[in-house]
Amino acid sequence: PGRIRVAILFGGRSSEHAVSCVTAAGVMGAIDRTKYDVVPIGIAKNGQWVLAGNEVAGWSLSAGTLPEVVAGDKSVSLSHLGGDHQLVVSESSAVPEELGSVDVVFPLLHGPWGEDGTIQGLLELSDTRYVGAGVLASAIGMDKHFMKVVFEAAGLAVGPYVAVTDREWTVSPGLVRERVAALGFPVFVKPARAGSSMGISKVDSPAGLDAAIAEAREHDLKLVIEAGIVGREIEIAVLEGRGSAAPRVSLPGEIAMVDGAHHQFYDFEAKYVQGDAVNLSCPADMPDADIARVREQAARAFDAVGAEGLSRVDFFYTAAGELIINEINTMPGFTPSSMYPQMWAASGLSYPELIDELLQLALTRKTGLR
Ligand code: G1L
Repeated sequence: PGRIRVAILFGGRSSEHAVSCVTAAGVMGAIDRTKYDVVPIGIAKNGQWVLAGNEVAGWSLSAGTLPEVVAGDKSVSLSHLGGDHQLVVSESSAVPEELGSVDVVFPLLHGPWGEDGTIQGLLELSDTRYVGAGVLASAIGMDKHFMKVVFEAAGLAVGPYVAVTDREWTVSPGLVRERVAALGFPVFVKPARAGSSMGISKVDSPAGLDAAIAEAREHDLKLVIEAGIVGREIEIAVLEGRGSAAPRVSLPGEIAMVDGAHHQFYDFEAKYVQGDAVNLSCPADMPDADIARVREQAARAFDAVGAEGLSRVDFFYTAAGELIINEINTMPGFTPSSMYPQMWAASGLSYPELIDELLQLALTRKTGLR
């Protein structure tokens, strides 16, 4: 049997284009080439799909200029030809040039048109296997409002919040301000669906609320406004079980700001630009009973949203020992130094092993209606 063909999809139209490119570089550098044949497919910022080359391997975020997929004269399209999973490279005016079939896709895309279930839907329609969560879990993982609704239904503790739709803010802003004031300050104002930490601000008093709402609405017209929670930030890496086994959970990790970092909270810049502004300690220093509780809750969150493949689950851990779930990320940061791979490394699973495991889960998944 020949090697398994893996298409890696990266770039895309979201604000995390460069992060996605660097993630693709990490995966391409670690994937077992004796087992897998890689077809790198970049999505340019204008939405065009192009075949990428060896330049991807050298991409990093610290090299000064941000990596970017550049649009070209040949487009790649994924089509469902005669029941096979055929990738076709087509030149706009010429006869399409066939690239052959791929066995599985690694969708390294974030935000609208990527993480929200839309790419997954395209892959479902073209009968193509892919790594990670399906349509519904990806969409829930992208929506901070529905995520909380699902967590509450699963008996997980979520912090106090209000969801604000476009209509509510447009028709009755006064009522929205009252509901927010009832949470107490500070609050965090967030677009309900946006990549990374874009458009999020911390508001310390009613005076700053309208500006924060306007800012968040630049990213999504639906918002989630959360009461500030004082607690340690604990994260867990969850990996789907093989066959019918339960999800596997890593040891908990703790995010701690490095002294001198001036970030108010763990924002986009802290995550990606100042790569050293945060520190991960894994396992987090917690009593064994609380480690067991947070791991059980992470697995429960994974199942609650119907996740597949992988997810990172983030909690607040208060001084009283309370665990409050903050969010599930079905497409966590996935460079070799990101939290998710680092937590697995601390739990005994290396980055290349993790990539292999995710591909095997995708290749052996029972298909049909999810
Ligand atoms: F395919 C997986 F494994 F499900 C997957 C997909 C996407 C894992 C991690 C990610 N993450 C990203 O694509 C990103 C955080 C780099 C977004 Cl740009």
